[in-house]
Amino acid sequence: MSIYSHLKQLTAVSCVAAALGFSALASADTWRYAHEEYEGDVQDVYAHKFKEYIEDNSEHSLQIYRFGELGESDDIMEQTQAGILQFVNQSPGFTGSLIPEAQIFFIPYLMPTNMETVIEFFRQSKAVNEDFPKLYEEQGLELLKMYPEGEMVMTADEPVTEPADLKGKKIRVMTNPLLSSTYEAFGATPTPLPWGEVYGALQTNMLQGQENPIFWIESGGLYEVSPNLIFTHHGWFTTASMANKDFFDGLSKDDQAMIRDAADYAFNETVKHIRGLAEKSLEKIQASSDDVTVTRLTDEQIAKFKARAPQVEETFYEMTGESGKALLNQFKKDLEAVTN
Ligand code: 6CS
Repeated sequence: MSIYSHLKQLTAVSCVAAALGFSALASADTWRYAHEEYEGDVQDVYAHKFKEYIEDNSEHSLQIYRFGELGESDDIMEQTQAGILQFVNQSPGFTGSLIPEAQIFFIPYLMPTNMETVIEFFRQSKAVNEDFPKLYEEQGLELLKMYPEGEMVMTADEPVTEPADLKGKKIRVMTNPLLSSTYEAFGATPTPLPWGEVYGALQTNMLQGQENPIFWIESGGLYEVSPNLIFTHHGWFTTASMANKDFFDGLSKDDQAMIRDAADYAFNETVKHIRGLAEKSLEKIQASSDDVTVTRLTDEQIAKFKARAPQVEETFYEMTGESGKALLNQFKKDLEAVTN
């Protein structure tokens, strides 16, 4: 058949499609993607880079919903599992209640402190890139990427230098049991809460502290109500982007590959964004408040917190059994591979 007659046939098909009320671009879908943060925050940067790639490389488009537009983190996860959303970015801090092994990121002092090492770990880790996808799959989710947002920094109503200083302080944690164990081990009274309730609870002194990466302490204005920043170096805020698995499985192989490429692109762009972000955010915080104090724990002070880590690792084993043990072994091997 000549190209001309082929084109004519295609036009005829389009006319029939139009007559039946289908768009000639029937395969151009608008997908919905929700995340947990505000405009310009790390998850928002990732989401917009993901969108940019999809829209530049396919007929599809992406509608992004930020924190609060569709509810809390647990709400957007439920909507994704129900197929109302096609994509969601949810942090292990919340997913830990659904997938206990995701709590691995809350074993204190497991992750290195150097950002480049951490990034390399996320790129290369078998535990992250091969083992976790299987665990997410069991919950009807296609894991696309896990990525770091920034090092965790504690904030409190007064400076803290040792576990004894946390006695009697209610410290807000994300809603996973292992993070509560970490703060219990650190000597505090852990208080799990969804994000939306944190600022108000700190303001009214229902809480005396919390932990988050510096960019979030700045963008969420947490330093206004919890002005003493403590660099404990105990872990990284990690997050994850994923798709509803039935939706993903129903896509063409080309679209699936395009989405994986979009996730790679978004990861690389997000990594560029987080380099230097903590330093810039701290400068902004210090420029806007005279009440802020910064305590950087010495190695000796860190040792006192670190000494509490093994009991949290034990709790992780109790919560996850054989599966958690195998994952943690692999995780440690992967860490060794990038730190040596
Ligand atoms: O602390 C929280 O709940 C929030 N922190 C960050 C950095 N991102 C989203 C999350 O909900």
